[in-house]
Amino acid sequence: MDHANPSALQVCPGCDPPQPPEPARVSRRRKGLSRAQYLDGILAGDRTVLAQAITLIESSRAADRELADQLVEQCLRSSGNSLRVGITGVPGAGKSTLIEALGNYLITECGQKVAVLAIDPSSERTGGSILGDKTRMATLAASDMAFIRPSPSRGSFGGVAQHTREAMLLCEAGGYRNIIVETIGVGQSETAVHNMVDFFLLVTLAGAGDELQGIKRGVMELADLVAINKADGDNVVAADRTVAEAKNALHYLPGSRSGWTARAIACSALTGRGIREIWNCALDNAALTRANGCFDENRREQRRRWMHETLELGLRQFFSAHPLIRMRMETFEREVLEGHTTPFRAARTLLEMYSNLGSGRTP
Ligand SMILES: Nc1nc2c(ncn2[C@@H]2O[C@H](COP(=O)(O)OP(=O)(O)OP(=O)(O)O)[C@@H](O)[C@H]2O)c(=O)[nH]1
Ligand SMILES: [Mg+2]
Repeated sequence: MDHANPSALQVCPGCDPPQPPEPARVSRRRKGLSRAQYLDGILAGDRTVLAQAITLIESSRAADRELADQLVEQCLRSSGNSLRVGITGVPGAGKSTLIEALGNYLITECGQKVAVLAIDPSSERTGGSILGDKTRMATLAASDMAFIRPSPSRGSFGGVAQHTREAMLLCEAGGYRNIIVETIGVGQSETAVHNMVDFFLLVTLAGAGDELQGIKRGVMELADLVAINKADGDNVVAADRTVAEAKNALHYLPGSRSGWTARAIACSALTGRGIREIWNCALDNAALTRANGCFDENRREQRRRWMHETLELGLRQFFSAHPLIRMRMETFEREVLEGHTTPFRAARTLLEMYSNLGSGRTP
């Protein structure tokens, strides 16, 4: 449910008085909070409880899942009043540094709290950039008005995306009206993030007719704004040239249904160039789409998609966890590898076995 408050998003600079610091933290056991304690803590803006609640939703224990579902349901009533911004780009493009700059801008110039969530599909493979992110956002991490949550380092990608969506709702209930989701620009992650945000920012680098061509057309199509980062020092001229190239490339892409025309700008997370413009661009987009109904329609469609994705994820988990399927999977895999059966027949037979289990028939 989106309880959007348009006035909250219209004007940014100086629009809100700085919010009061969060309540003094009471020492409490790390585990075992009741649902009411979680809820009260989140609603009161207690970041420790918020972090614990996100750990709860990331838990795979059935009892935790039930409590987490109840909590997310209750938080939903206080969520939605936010601007959700997704940021993607190749590793090293400067996403985290840019988020640090944007976050500091929001806190100091707009007096608004900001939550940063990270989806890192590579984390399982590489151990993740969790420490990197925390250190790249050092100033932000030290602020009472920021909440930074690195991605979990384990679990399937679908699961990670699922947890990020729920974490986003909890952050909104905690009064974070700016949610920034960072992902690295590889494969499925940028589509997943695009499907959970209102505004999608692609961070890229100068240098770069080649660079732009290297970016998959699909990602350019998703972008509401392309930011050419590191436009500082010797890089300024090249960055400005890349902006022109990006504008040209965007011009040939199909227009968005919302009537928004994607933009390109140069920025520097280090010098602060373009930071205000980036945020104003997100606000312009929100103003346009709120006025023509696309903002709410997009969020409604996202909720429908989340339901289906959660369903698919759950079905996959039920399927793979079933003892009979686990027992037979290896045999079928071997038969496929040795060419004794086709991948299609093997998959269909396993599915039939599973569906017969549900109907009580002998598999
Ligand atoms: N000159 C310059 N360097 C920058 C800028 N922004 C980031 N950097 C540097 O680029 C490097 C990578 O920055 P990150 O913010 O970690 O990049 P990222 O895109 O988050 O990287 P991953 O999370 O690993 O995908 C760091 O050494 C930053 O200091 C900028 O605007 N100008
Ligand atoms: Mg990063």
